[in-house]
Amino acid sequence: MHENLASLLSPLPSPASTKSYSLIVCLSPSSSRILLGLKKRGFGTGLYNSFGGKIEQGETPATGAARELEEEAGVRCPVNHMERCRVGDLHFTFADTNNKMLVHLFCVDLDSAEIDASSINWECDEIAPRWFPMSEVPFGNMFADDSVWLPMLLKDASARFSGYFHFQPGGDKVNLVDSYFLDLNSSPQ
Ligand code: 8OG
Repeated sequence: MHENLASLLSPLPSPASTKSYSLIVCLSPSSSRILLGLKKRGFGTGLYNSFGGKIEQGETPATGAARELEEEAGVRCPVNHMERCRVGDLHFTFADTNNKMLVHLFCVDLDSAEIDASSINWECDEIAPRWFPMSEVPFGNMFADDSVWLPMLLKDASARFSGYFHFQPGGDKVNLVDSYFLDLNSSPQ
């Protein structure tokens, strides 16, 4: 085949797109537990994760986080309180796509008087909430990056950081981090 024709037929690299998400770590310091959700569908099915999802158009990270937390876990957190629970951000890149994910990370204290965790939604069709003792977090059944940053929050919920994780190729079937960097001096944007 003529060289020019071959280059025309070869797929163009797709433009990089960054999607924004929220992720809300839910702790109960009084009982030394963390509330995690077993993903029942979509990206990460079968893994435990904190709660969150895509930030919709017109939402701020905190309004998106408050909405997702209520939808997925039945936990109500006022937006102005959520804003104060900002921990930092996680940046995910992938070896085999140009997609980038920016995850706005929050950490809420479910014992706090400002949060209503009295009606946890145990029957959510997207994610099934479950308590774990902080000493028994199922890291082997979670996204690989959690093993890096979540222990910091379990030890000190006031930790602030940015994390950069580059995942190995294989799409959403592969949950292996190729390389990462944690910036412990950054404060939430
Ligand atoms: O709407 P959807 O369920 O697809 O949103 C994905 C949620 O999962 C969102 O809260 C961000 C979070 N999430 C990823 N990738 C990773 C990851 O590698 N680690 C952690 N802890 N959370 C992730 O999409």
